[in-house]
Amino acid sequence: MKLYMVPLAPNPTKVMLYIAEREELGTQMGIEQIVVNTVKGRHKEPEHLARNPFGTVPALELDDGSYLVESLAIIQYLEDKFPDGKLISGTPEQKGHARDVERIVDLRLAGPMGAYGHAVNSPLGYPKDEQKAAQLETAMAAPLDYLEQLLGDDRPLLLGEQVSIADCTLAASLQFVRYVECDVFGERPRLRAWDERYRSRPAAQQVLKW
Ligand SMILES: N[C@@H](CCC(=O)N[C@@H](CS)C(=O)NCC(=O)O)C(=O)O
Repeated sequence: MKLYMVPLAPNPTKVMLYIAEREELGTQMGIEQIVVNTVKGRHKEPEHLARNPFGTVPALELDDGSYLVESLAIIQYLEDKFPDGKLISGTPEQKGHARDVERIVDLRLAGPMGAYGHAVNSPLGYPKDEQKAAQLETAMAAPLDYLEQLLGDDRPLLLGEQVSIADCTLAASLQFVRYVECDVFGERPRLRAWDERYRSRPAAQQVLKW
């Protein structure tokens, strides 16, 4: 299998963290990772559009030559493909909560975080937009407060002792925020501590470049 990706971009990074966490837990997936140079626009060229007509990364090429182009679907496929030592495991309730928190992070935080980074200090050179940044800060407050509260019982990771896909999704988005030298945590010390703790994990050290 081949994963077409680019470091820094949150959706590929989420999958890369997932693979690295699984490998740390003993599952060698043997997935070759191939960079698509999005800065040079390679993701919009015919070679990549043949893999993914939407021109985005990640894209996972399966052994039968077909592609998966949605990051969460890629993770769920890899859970099915390598069922020993899954990250989404436990009781139906535990699995439900793990999926729920991942969706909250992805759907309520990841988009605003990316847009916030561009409004404040865009690496693509977009103009600064203070009004938009303020609106995004407001939008991010509820999901950030939710996560801060979730960590209120001193759990080390978002779902407890075991790493989850929610940790991977959140860490992937925070890397971009760090790259553009923003801080979205505010007065949320547990979330800030979670970030440091997660980044000290071997999988994170291997994948995160910023
Ligand atoms: N829903 C897709 C979104 C993929 C996506 O938007 N990827 C971004 C990088 S994080 C991308 O390729 N952006 C380039 C573009 O949209 O032109 C997923 O979860 O994989």
